[in-house]
Amino acid sequence: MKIVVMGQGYVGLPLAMAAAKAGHKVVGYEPDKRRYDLLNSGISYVEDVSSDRILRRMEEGLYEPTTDENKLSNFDVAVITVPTPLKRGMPDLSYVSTAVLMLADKMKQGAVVILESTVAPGTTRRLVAGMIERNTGWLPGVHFHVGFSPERIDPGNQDWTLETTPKIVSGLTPECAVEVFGFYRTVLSGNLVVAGSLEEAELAKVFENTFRQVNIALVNELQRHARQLGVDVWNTLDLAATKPFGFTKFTPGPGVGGHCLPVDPVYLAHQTRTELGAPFRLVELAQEINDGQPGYVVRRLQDALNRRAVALQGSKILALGQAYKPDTSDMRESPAVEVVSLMRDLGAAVDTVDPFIPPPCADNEYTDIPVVVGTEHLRHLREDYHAVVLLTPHSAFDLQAVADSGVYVLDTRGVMPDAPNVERL
Ligand code: SAJ
Repeated sequence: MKIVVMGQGYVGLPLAMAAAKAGHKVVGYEPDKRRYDLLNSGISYVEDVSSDRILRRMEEGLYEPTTDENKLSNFDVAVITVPTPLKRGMPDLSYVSTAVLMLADKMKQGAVVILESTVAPGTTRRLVAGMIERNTGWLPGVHFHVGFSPERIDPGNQDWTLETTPKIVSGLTPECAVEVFGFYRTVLSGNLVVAGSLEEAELAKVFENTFRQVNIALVNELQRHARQLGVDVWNTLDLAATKPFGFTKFTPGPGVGGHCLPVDPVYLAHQTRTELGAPFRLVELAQEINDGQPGYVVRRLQDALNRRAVALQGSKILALGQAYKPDTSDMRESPAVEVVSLMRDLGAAVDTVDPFIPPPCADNEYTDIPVVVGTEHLRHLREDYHAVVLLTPHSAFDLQAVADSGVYVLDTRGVMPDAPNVERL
């Protein structure tokens, strides 16, 4: 079939590759000129897609990146994989509506439009089906089909990939669900789970990440109280994690970054407030606790320096890691970045090292040549810095060498080797 994938990011590009591999003719719409130029010369900027895969599919005539919306006409299936970020703390659906309008203008009767971006329940019905109906006069479920299938891409995860992760699929009507299921069946080998409605699928996805956000806030608050009680929270969590059922381990940290966790729960909390006039209290509280972590980390560092009669003002600090999670170059909403800027606001001289992000830290570019932090460089840490704060434990960091240097280390991830100069959050 002719497939259109709207947005060629970490969700859209892998899906486009999988659809092309299944033998469909795929048009990957990418409005960002820089990204389009890379794709057009067969260069991947997505960690899970190799450049030669793009080249091969293009040579087979099964994949064509484009910025030209005229290339979108007469598709059989279109999948929308555009961002649904926050703008001033509120859901921003402008990328979705732009994509829907573009498709409505080009689609033929019988076409299937599937949204994969994370949205609050009811959005697909209102924004995708409703907007196409208004622009074409066609009846959703009759003249065209609408579906929702949440993305579960975890960049860099080798165990759970697009092919192996179970995928929820849903349709506006049973006939739509059949069409959506039929499409993914030709593309994915993993198991497909048919939801009873668009809204159940939308809510399931938002809840998956809300579950994480709330549990991370729980251990972040636990950590603060455990420390005051003089109990090691890291050992406590290891003990609790020996329970083989009914427990999922989360660990404290410098905050919650990424494009999922800080965002998805806000879609839910915003909806209950605006549509029901009721706050989703656990989500709002979790947000508040997690957002407070960077400031907490800086206060812990100030206490540590104070014990050494060193003011943060004028001190020399080394921050290890700026990405929001290990072994990726992604800095979106990264708490590590916030910790550094808070320390700089207080007058500390902070050097940052991140093997995935060449200085000055490029904004979310993936560089496939990580610069390993040389062990000899780490040996002089004690002379060069008053403290080191470990924010993102990239595997390239030689943490033993950092501990052996004798410099004071605040380990916000509980991953450093034990040493008298190492303190865990
Ligand atoms: N974090 C903690 N403590 C934890 C777990 C995470 O502080 O116990 C922090 C991380 O440092 C990071 C943020 O939370 O800053 C998010 O971490 P994450 O492990 O949730 O990773 P993400 O943001 O890449 O989440 C993605 C999500 N995938 C999708 O939305 C498709 C999430 O649903 C996955 O469960 C998660 O990957 C995963 O398991 O890796």
